[in-house]
Amino acid sequence: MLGAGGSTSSYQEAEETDVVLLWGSNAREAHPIWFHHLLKGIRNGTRLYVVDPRRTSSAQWADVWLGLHVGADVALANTMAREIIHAGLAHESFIANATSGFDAYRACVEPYTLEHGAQLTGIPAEVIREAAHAYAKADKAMICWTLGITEHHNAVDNVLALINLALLTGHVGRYGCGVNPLRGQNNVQGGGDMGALPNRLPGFQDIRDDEARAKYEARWGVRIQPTYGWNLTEMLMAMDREEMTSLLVVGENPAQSDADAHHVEKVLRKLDHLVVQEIFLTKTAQLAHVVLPATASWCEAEGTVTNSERRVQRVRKAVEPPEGARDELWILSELAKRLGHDWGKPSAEDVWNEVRELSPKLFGMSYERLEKLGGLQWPCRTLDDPGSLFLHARLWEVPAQGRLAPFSVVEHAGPVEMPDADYPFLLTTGRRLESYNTGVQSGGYDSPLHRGESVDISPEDAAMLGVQHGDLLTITSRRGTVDAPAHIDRGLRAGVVFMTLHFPDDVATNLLTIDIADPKSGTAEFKACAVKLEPARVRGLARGTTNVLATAGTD
Ligand SMILES: Nc1nc2c(c(=O)[nH]1)N[C@H]1C(S)=C(S)[C@@H](COP(=O)(O)OP(=O)(O)OC[C@H]3O[C@@H](n4cnc5c(=O)[nH]c(N)nc54)[C@H](O)[C@@H]3O)O[C@H]1N2
Ligand SMILES: Nc1nc2c(c(=O)[nH]1)N[C@H]1C(S)=C(S)[C@@H](COP(=O)(O)OP(=O)(O)OC[C@H]3O[C@@H](n4cnc5c(=O)[nH]c(N)nc54)[C@H](O)[C@@H]3O)O[C@H]1N2
Ligand SMILES: [Mo]
Repeated sequence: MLGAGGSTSSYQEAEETDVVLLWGSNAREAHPIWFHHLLKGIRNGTRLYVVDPRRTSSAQWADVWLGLHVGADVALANTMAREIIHAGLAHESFIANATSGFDAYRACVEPYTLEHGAQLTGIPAEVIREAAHAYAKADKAMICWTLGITEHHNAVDNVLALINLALLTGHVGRYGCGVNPLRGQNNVQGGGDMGALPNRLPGFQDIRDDEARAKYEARWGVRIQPTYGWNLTEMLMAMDREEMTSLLVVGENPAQSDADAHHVEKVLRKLDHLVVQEIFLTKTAQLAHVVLPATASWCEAEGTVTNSERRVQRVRKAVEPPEGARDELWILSELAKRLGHDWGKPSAEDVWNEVRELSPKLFGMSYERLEKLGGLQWPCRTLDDPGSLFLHARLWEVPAQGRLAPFSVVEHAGPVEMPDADYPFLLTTGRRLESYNTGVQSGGYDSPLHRGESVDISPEDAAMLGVQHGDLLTITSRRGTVDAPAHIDRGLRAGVVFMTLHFPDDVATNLLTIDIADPKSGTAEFKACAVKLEPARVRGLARGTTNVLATAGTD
């Protein structure tokens, strides 16, 4: 909508803004660095609104927790928008100067009255009204979101609904304002910026852009197809159709991280040739025909990473890799050689310089400057450009420069699989502070830090089912079944249960999840599927679940 794939704000702005809507994000546990900046803001008087079906540890820092139904985010955003318009709080001059499509948007949100919104979201009308007024009236306000928004079948619509709110109130393109997808890992932003996407060249340049493609074709001496490739979910479908028969996986554990794991394993087994480049022998690596185990991990190699505020920073080799381990760049160069391309022996800096030369918005970021200045934020076009603290100031010039920002018409559409008589609970999945993704890197079965897997359940549901804290339950969806001990969580609303992806060897949560994906983003609906709960037939705790009893009542 705005013309750049990245957060518009900087971390320091979270310290100085007036209002933050933290939407579908448990940043205290999953983005602790950014949350640390936010906490400084809270000390300076920032009002925090947390939108999450669970009263998370992030929500405990909030002025207001908006505990909505899973998948009701468009309904909430549209209701807030209607309230802002009717209360005369829309930023009329910004809308006129910098945006397009307002009339259609206004018509779309009109049916979302406070009463209707309260019904769709489960949040009291008065609370929605207060949040809408606080956001619209603030001089500086930002929206930050993560997977509670993006891991849904209508993920893109969710994001558009939030950006609509920022356009409606003029809360973008100024210091302290912005729309910010917090990135999941230290280099998710960098991965996209480097073109590790099916539709982009390095520098986030569109692969269909003839001029951009011509630059790379000339430099690389190859022809680049002007067509979009497959994203992850499309690849899995193509493997299932046996249209895609060979796969190289670098630093990912899809056998355990993708939705509907039974199905993922089935399609990975169909491949003629699966190569996995890893630092551990993961479940995915165990399915591979070839494992390239000699990869040197991040502290053993040179390079750059780009964080959520678009800041490119250098990473350095801090320790020698284990005996025989090889740099990723060396492995890729050797693969290229066997495919008939001699890349020579490029250093990480050589690669970075090529990226800079072909990506105008990164050109100003030489290794020397990155080193001296502690990183730089893109766009950074020349060797004396200080980089960009925030994006889209162009929208405030009169007339606005560049393309106008379009409002989007988006409608509420709840989860694909809603609870019913057979599967009466809604399972949403996510993270806990002390564990990391599929657990490969955090492991932790023998560490007292890890509480292990549990199925978190509200006190009301536990009472209804006669379940005590620590009782082993069998959780079943239409796709699979797992056992996990119950963890009674006062932060959960009746009807919703929560699990993580952290202990898949013992509790493979992704056997339960649904592999319906947003057709626009390709991301699966990890955040919603229907399950039933029963007392487990087998007594005794699974490995990795042993700490749950010790945490009774600590939520
Ligand atoms: N400690 C730790 N930190 C991590 C990770 C980790 O594994 N461990 N993983 C990293 C990665 S890869 C990522 S992508 C990030 C993810 O960071 P987050 O997105 O913050 O993490 P999640 O816990 O997956 O989901 C966030 C919240 O979405 C809420 N949610 C579920 N459904 C809905 C809904 O319909 N609407 C709304 N508004 N909210 C909903 C959940 O209750 C949950 O609290 O964390 C990163 N940081
Ligand atoms: N149910 C459910 N499922 C989810 C999610 C959810 O919220 N709920 N979240 C989804 C999200 S946001 C994400 S990001 C995915 C995460 O899914 P994955 O990325 O598949 O999970 P990780 O455990 O982070 O796996 C990363 C792998 O990279 C390897 N690795 C680490 N460093 C290096 C290196 O330097 N080189 C190489 N070659 N390998 C390395 C590690 O050993 C590890 O095996 O899970 C997704 N799945
Ligand atoms: Mo992620």
